[in-house]
Amino acid sequence: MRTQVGIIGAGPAGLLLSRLLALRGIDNVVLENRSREYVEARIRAGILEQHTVDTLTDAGLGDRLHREGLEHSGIYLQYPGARHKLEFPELCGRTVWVYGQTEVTKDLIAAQLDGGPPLLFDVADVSPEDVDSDSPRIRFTDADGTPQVLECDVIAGTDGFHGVSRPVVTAGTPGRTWERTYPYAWLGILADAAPATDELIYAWHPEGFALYSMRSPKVSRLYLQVDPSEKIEDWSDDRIWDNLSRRFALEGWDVSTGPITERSILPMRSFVSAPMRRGRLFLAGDAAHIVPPTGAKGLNLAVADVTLLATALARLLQEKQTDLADAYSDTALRRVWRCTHFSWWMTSMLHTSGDEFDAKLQLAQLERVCSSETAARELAENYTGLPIEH
Ligand code: RFL
Ligand code: PHB
Repeated sequence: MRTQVGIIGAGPAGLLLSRLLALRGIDNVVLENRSREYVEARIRAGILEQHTVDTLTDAGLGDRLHREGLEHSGIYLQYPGARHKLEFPELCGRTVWVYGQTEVTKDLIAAQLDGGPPLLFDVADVSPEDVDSDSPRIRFTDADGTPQVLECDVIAGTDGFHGVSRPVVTAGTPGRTWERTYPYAWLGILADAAPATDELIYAWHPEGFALYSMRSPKVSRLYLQVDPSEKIEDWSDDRIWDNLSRRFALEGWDVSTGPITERSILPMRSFVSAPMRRGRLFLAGDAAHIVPPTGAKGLNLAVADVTLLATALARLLQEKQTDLADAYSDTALRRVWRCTHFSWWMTSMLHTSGDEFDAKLQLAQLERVCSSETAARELAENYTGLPIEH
């Protein structure tokens, strides 16, 4: 088998890259080690920045997004005694959209299987080779158990945090990684309950952070800060709803409850690996960086990376110019670090540690964001997403 770009991983980064390259006339093949059902069912991100919506729309993937997605003009910040709305259009002229990552993934897979580049599920033993040469290859075993070789001009490592691509890059470049693990985790639930709020609520509470999000007018997505050692089996429905109702408490208002259809505990981590390239192997999305979800940035960063990468690869493969490919890692990492800072800042402002001095600092910061237009604008610009630099 031969193609121009071999793409490892069919998450949002790999699937969108495939689409953007195909629209520019560049052949590619996507290899995914899980099944289609598994990839389509993974519950993850929910918030799309304006540039992500624009990129998906321009790529012909906006129909269902515009029909079923919910445009949101702000968020609430809550702390005891206050629930304050930040109005994004007034602060920065942009909005965000609630549209689940599962839905983005389904739209991308449907478009791909409808005459798009090959997308192979259930492959195994994926291994990028000879990435320092101009003709790298990917060895893998296909779904029938037959060993295969995919000869490529370029390989894109979009295989997420636990993939095989990043170790190949770090083994052959004088780069480095940075990592911070946080002393808390999120317990996330999906519930068949109409959201009791028009906008997402980010709530600081002495017992820990809580986030009220949603997936549709009938489905709520809620998160609670918990200790990373907590076991999901120890969280009954009643315990979850009691905690949510205490942390979001506001006079005359209640969380709306309903059957819980999914629950899990997620660790929180910041991680950056640089450079995002070795020879003809380019990393994008979670393969190169992870942010804690408090800033709603992970999926959006993956989209920003592949937007840059598609342009750089088109220039490399069609015009034989290496400038954008050579600049890719540095250009992408500037946005990665901005989002890493914003995600760390939101996380640090909202999660409680039990330390009373820290709590006072957090409340002082929250009051500042809720009373100063300058401070609120800084949050709004970052949350809705800064423009993609080329
Ligand atoms: P993905 O989605 O992990 O996809 C990688 C794909 O590669 C496959 N793979 C392999 N395939 C072949 N061979 C191998 N050896 C392979 N190893 C792995 C995997 O099966 C998978 O299909 O990475 P990608 O595409 O870079 O996308 C990144 C996003 O998924 C991630 O950043 C976001 O979900 C993060 N995130 C959020 N981001 C936002 O922008 N807004 C949010 O509101 C938001 N909320 C969240 C989140 C992540 C969460 N979790 C579960 C960590 C909320 C949560 C709870
Ligand atoms: C979500 O809806 O899953 C979500 C929303 C905002 C975040 C993180 C997750 O900051």
